[in-house]
Amino acid sequence: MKRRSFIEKATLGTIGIGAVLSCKKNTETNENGITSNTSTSEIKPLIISTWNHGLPANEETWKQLKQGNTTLDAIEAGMKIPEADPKVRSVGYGGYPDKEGKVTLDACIMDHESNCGSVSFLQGIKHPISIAKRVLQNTPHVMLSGQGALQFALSQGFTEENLLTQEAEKDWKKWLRKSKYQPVINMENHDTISMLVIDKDGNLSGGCTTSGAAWKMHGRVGDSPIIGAGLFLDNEVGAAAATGLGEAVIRTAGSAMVVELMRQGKSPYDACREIVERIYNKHKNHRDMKHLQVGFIAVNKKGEHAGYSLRSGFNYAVYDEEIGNRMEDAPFKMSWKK
Ligand code: SD4
Repeated sequence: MKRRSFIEKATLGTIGIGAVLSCKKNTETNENGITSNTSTSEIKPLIISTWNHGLPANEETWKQLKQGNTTLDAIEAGMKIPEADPKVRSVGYGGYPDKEGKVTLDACIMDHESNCGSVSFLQGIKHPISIAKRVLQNTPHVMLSGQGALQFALSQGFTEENLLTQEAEKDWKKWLRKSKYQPVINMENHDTISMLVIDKDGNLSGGCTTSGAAWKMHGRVGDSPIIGAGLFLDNEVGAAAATGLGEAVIRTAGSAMVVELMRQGKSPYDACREIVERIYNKHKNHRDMKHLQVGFIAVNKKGEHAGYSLRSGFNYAVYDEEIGNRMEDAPFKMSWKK
């Protein structure tokens, strides 16, 4: 990418697009003819989600919010769409399996009061986001894992099913022929969905759901179900979420750090960029560097939003009242060739 267009993109990212709280001036005249001006804040809902499958997810979440459903229900409904789509190879049903051919899923959800629910290493349940939501609502805990998460899902009325589609199995068998373990996060495998929402009351919530890195070791858990890594929000400040190689995001407490930088006054763009730079600096001599991709999305309380990634190709879906649902390309540090 030429320097000039990069700067243009970077500037766009800085601006963030679309304020949630805009001031509306009201002029009122009382019975004595005295005119007064008052300002009221208008809250504008906003949804941002990683990658192209963020579009249908945003669409559903927006619809649910408009229907007056709770924000958590709306996030769950939106994220269930890529989870159920067999063509999305990094989320839910149809997601690529681990090196043993097992589809294992991670998800989390968080609300404006810092209530969190999370599941990791969950197998056989098509909608891990729904189980994460129930962990939040129906247990005293934040995270359930593996067999315990499955037991809980069954106790909540969910049913076990085979999530390995024929297509995903075919690709796994092809990979097995080479049989060389290498976690792959690249242009073909980058589909974790992370969603951040500002609702009609100006409150922040978010969620993540993924089948994680393809061909990972059995039992591997990524950043997506870890509050502070794959997702973090503080309703007084802002929200952030990650995509990419979870190990790198966990090592740097990525999403929590993005939120903390926003607390210190950084814009969502500057906060995302600083943490990507930090991840780069910590990994430039690391074995993961060759395949390393990480990206963040962030939104602050004013409704400014941004995305930023280490390498090219990251985009995110944005839904607001003014423009509707669309994709925005995230600025990045470097291209894949480097
Ligand atoms: C993980 N962060 O499990 C996830 C994978 C991902 O885009 O985001 N891919 O490491």
